[in-house]
Amino acid sequence: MARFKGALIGCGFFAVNQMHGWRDLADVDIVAICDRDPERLRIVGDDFGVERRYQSAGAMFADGGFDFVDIATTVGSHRALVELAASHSIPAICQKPFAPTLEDAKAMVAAAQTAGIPLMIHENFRWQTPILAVKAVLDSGAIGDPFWGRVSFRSGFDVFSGQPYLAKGNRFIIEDLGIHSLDIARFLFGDASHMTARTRRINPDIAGEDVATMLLDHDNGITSIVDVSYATKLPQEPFPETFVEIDGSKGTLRLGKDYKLIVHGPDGTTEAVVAPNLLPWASRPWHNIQESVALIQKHWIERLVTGHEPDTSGHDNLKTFALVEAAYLSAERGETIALGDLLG
Ligand code: NAD
Ligand code: 89V
Repeated sequence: MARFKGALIGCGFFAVNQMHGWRDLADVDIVAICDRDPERLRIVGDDFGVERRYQSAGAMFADGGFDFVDIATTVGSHRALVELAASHSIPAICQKPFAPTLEDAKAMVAAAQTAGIPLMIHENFRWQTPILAVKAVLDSGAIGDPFWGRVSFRSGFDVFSGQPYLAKGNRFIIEDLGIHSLDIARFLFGDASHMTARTRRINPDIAGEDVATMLLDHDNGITSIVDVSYATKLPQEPFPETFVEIDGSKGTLRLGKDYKLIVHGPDGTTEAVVAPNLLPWASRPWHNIQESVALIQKHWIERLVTGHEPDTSGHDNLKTFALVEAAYLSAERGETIALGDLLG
């Protein structure tokens, strides 16, 4: 019998990956699902053999019988659902973006803390195999102390056909995609103190910005650039690859197209392909993201067992989310934003 019973709210486009990830974990059984859309509920319930199906999260929590909840809805419902989980003392995972505003995100962290439950944000990009490979090189000291970095995601991929809501919000690429890239920058280079950003909207058919260039001052003296674009038409579409460049005191690291990692240091130059695994249920080009879903869910269960805080806990992710807020503020005002002013 599975050691952990879970429930999932939001049976949409991305939740299918999460359901596959849970099915692969021997210790986990998803015993209940919820979606206000009966058709999405039917499809996911039938595909994954889940009997208990709810159109109301309140009714699902009232019936109980699960050890954690995985919230896979879009951002507008995140705060209410995390607070609902906290009111039932049920540990919760919440998809990114954390919340509509930083104030909402802080309230969610406070609710989880008061209830004494773990809260993890499903910030999976730092769990991608190529990003973990970059981190391992940094930690090995092979390029010495990093002083400059770049995290870059530039694509012309049509994300709107799978996720039509992305075309409608006043905020687009920083809130949806840049949030991952900013979290990778924190993961590799540490927390940041200041943010300077510029944004553009190139695609006339969407409401929000689809290009952003961000400059981060990190607490340890590293300067990084995080640049994201969905308006970049390349001869070979790299979606959804993140490219990374790092200069260190002893050498350099470059993660480029097709997951090619080049490390140059005092001992010479090495080239390796750090490609993600293609899980049996995954499909290209999404397999990089899909594998990271499985890895972050495994991490959640490991931390439930040990009782230690997940790496992308609500508390940790406030610092990534504050970078998102700071980037929008900086672009709007044309000023550099101090993160301390937002986080308090
Ligand atoms: P979606 O619109 O396809 O699915 C969301 C589902 O949630 C819908 O079926 C909707 O009916 C349901 N829902 C919304 N509010 C609800 C509520 N209060 N109670 C019950 N059901 C509710 O959206 P999606 O593309 O699957 O995105 C969901 C979330 O996942 C978003 O926050 C998005 O940013 C995130 N996402 C993350 C990644 C990643 O790599 N981490 C990738 C894609 C999407
Ligand atoms: O990861 C995400 O949140 C997705 C995508 C990679 C398509 O931007 O929305």
